Amino acid sequence: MNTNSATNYQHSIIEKKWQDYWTNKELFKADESLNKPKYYILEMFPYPSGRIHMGHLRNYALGDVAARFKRAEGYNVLHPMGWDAFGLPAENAAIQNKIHPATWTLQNIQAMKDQLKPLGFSYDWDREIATCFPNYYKHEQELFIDLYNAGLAYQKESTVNWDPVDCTVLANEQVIDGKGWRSGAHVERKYLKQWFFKITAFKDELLEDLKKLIHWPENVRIMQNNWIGKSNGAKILFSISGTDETIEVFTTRPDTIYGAAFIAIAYNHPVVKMINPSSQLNSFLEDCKKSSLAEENIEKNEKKGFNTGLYVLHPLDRNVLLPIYIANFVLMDYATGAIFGCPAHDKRDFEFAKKYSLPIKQVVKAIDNRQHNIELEPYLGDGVLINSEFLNNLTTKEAKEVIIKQLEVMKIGKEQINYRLKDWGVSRQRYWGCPIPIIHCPKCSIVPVPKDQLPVILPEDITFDQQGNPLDYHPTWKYVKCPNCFSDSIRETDTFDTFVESSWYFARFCSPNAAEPIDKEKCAYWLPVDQYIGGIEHAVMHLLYARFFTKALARFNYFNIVEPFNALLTQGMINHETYKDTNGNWLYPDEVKKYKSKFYQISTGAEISVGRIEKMSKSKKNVIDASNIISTYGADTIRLFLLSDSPPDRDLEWSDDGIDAAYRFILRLYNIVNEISVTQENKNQNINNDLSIEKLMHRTIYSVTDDLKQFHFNKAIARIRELTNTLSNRDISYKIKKQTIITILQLFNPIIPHITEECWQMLGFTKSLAESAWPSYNAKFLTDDTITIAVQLNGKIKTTVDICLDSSQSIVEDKVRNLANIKNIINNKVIKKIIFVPNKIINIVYE
Ligand code: ANZ
Ligand code: ZN
Repeated sequence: MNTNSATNYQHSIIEKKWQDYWTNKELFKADESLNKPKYYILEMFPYPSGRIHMGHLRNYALGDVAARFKRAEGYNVLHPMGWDAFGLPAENAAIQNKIHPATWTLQNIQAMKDQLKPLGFSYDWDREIATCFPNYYKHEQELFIDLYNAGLAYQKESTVNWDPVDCTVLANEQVIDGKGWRSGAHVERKYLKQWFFKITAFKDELLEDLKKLIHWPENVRIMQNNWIGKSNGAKILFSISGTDETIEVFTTRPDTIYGAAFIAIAYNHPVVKMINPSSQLNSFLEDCKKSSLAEENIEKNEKKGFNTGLYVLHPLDRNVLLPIYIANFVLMDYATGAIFGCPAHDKRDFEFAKKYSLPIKQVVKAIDNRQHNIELEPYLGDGVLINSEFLNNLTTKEAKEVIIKQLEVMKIGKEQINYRLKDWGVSRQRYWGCPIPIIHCPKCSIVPVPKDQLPVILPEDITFDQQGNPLDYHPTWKYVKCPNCFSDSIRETDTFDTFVESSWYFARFCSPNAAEPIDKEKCAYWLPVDQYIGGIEHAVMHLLYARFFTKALARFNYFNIVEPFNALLTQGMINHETYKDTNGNWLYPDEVKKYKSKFYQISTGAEISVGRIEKMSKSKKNVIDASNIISTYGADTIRLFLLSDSPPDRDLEWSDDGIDAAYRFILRLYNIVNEISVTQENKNQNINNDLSIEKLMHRTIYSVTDDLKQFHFNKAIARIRELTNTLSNRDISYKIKKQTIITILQLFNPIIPHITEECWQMLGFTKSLAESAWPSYNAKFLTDDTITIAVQLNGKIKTTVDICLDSSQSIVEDKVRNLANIKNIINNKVIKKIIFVPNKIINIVYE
């Protein structure tokens, strides 16, 4: 579209002018010296991939509205920005393009900053952090040593998800459908020595404190709750027939013990060693090893078992022998790595029993005695016990208590609470990460690097010409003397999972240059973060790890908060239509032209097919280039578009028409102000509508203020636009018109900051909007609304009555009882009840 209109709204000049103004006056610099209430607003900092995408812009636009609004409201606002700068893509780029990961990362940071700056986000750039710099990761190493000394970080051998393409360990959360989240390679299981953070030491607090997070979305709290996965149950010991060995199982359904048909153990359970070796056994174990550890895959995969030939004795009936299977759905690192299978009451066990012809014995029936065909489907609900000796006729709940007591008496079982949450494995066999500050000494074993020798700096002279971790095959870096005994020792060559950096950056923003990792005083002022904004994809990992760090660091008195993020907003996706050419290749939106509701490929003229509206993604090419849009339309137009159409937590559909509409609106606003600023007051104007417009203006201030507080930005915009529309009404005085436009500019400023500043200046103000207070409303304009409601007697409308909006039942009742024509009728009747629908009807029912 042609953006050069006659009004000469030149967004590039205006926007640059105001950005320079704000920067020169340092209006967004945060400090602690002010005697104002604080407001810390944070958007999840980006990974420096090199390109800002629309999702970033939506995220930062949301945060910027809040930051500017709170400043105007009189808060001391902290609104920082930084870079989550370690991670795999930098290494992949290094391998593919022969560029050093540091160079690649720093170039990307610069490129993204250049793309961000024209958007006019009100960041305090003095606090910028890039986590790949030693002045950041030095402090992370120090925090790690604190955690290590407190027993909250440790090394142990464990099975890991191994990505054979990226040659690294993946967290369970990074395995999707059995494949590495970045490489897409089939993930394998491997046994490795790994560093862990003891997040499980805080499991109860992490669970309990979710209840305090009332300003977090419910779904995020549920996901964390499930992730921690607390289950109440029992441990039961089964003796292996003909031996002195036992198998301990964990069960949440000890009440179903009489329905046990088999025992299943993990492929790496110690009992596997007791089985006679065979090639079938070996190939089964190999199979298990290859399948991933992620739980969702275990649910999906076909359930397979290997009959070991061993048996256990049923703990309550020594005449019953249960076969022991190795099963691919039993995990060694969940609970005890062994289960008893109860096919009648568990889906997986049912599938398993059908496959291996094991008995299916029902031991629980529905409370209402509803018949259930146990051969067709397991019964999963609670109920009453049957076929279970001394447990018969007890409810599920009672039976659980009774059986646990019995097992305790027999000393073969006890009550047990189990958690799904595991300790957080943070070792990565990669170069571009924070070095784990540990030295392995042959005499002293594990020795943390003394704090005064930090940081352990990543060597710059590395190559990527071999498989594996460049730190491992670097010629000198890992060879050091032990700080204790000076023996020849080896440095730890694993680096941290990048989620470690993002677990505490919010605290570093409070004092990004402090000599210590965390400045207690500054944190005491700024933390917790008042509002955090980011994607739902971080519901579990990042948000849980940051909560853990907060709780762990509070133990060292780094700060006195229990939760890092007071309120959380998870923004929706940005979606766009997808396009495919006649050969089925994806096309970018700017390769496509729409004509009379059909779509054509510009280069060939061929008609093409339009696919689903999906989340913008590079792979499907349904992306809009942020830089192009900014240079064509300017920051304000994009901001207005991104904030107008949908509530922040919902998906937003990109539309060119929407962008055009936003642009036209800004142009109109600019024209209105242009006109007003040159018009002289006209004394003869008809001012019939002044009162109603003044009323609407105050109501708009009131409602928009409330909308912004609640992040209902789309509603706020709709209201301000409605108020703007009244200005085309001719029957208002110059005075009210000017007052209204002043209000509009103030209310709109957090959303479209540049054009509002420009218009503000055109109206003759010398102090910028960024330095001005939020408008206030006069309450007298809010309360005088009346509404007409129906008055019914025994359900029939008799009359109507005017009441104040939102009046309570008692007020309306009083008024209605005193209406002459109603009073006469109901005078000596017995009133049975009064039905009242606020703002609609009142119905008096009598005998
Ligand atoms: C017997 C039983 C009978 C079970 C029944 C369920 C239903 P949550 O709630 O997830 O904790 N289980 C225990 N350890 C396991 C492991 N390492 N790998 C795979 N499955 C395991 O579920 C606990 C239930 O999951 C346990 O209760 C056990 O099966 C299984 F009618 O024991 B149940
Ligand atoms: Zn030593």
